[in-house]
Amino acid sequence: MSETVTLEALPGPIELDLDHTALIIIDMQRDFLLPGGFGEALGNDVAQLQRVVEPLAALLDAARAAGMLVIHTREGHLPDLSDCPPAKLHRGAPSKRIGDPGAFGRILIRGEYGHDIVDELAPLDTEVVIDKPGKGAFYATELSKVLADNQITQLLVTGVTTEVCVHTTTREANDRGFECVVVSDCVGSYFPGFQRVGLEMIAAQGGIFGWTAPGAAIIPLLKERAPAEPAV
Ligand code: TIU
Repeated sequence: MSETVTLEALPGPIELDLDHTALIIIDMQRDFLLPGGFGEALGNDVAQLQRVVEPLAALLDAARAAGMLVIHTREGHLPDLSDCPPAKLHRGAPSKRIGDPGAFGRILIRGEYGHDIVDELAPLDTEVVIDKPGKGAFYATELSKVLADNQITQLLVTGVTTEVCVHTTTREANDRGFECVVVSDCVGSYFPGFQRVGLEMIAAQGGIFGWTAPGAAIIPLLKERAPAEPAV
């Protein structure tokens, strides 16, 4: 049994086993975050999501330094849209649907510039990138296998948006037996009300499907674990 560290979280402290914890970064894609992109074209305030980039970059740095498994996800579809159910494809305003031309290429299509992750959080070659057709990261992906292969039991969940893909993935993970800490300043919603209530919903009822904690509570625990810088 590996050693655990205590994270102060809501609804109460959680013992984290950092040897069996992964950082998952949900859908920090240009289509959702950049001005002029799909998210903004739908009338959303992308500044609400951009606030997440800086604290998440700090958490990502600390996770990398601690040697933690890092998993990035991207929501999107094959160019022929064969993996996009009609119920999803026909949603939203005409000309702003999945597969339509957008400011950064075809909207939410794999291989397009807008589908990829923002530069500040670009995955390293050694990190896992999961392409997912749904809101949840487990549906129709290899995520379960990646987590099993790496003996992961706990997840630090980050990314966008809080009430959609972060919630769906956290609920999926909770049902599969993972303990999830949703990092409160490293998740974002276009809607401030959804951000607040979305976080409250996770930790309510004694942590009905997870815990919440800010990055500032997690980073020091990761730094304690990181190998010391060699003396010069
Ligand atoms: N990643 C994710 O949350 N996808 C969405 O579609 N989110 C919205 O809030 N629309």
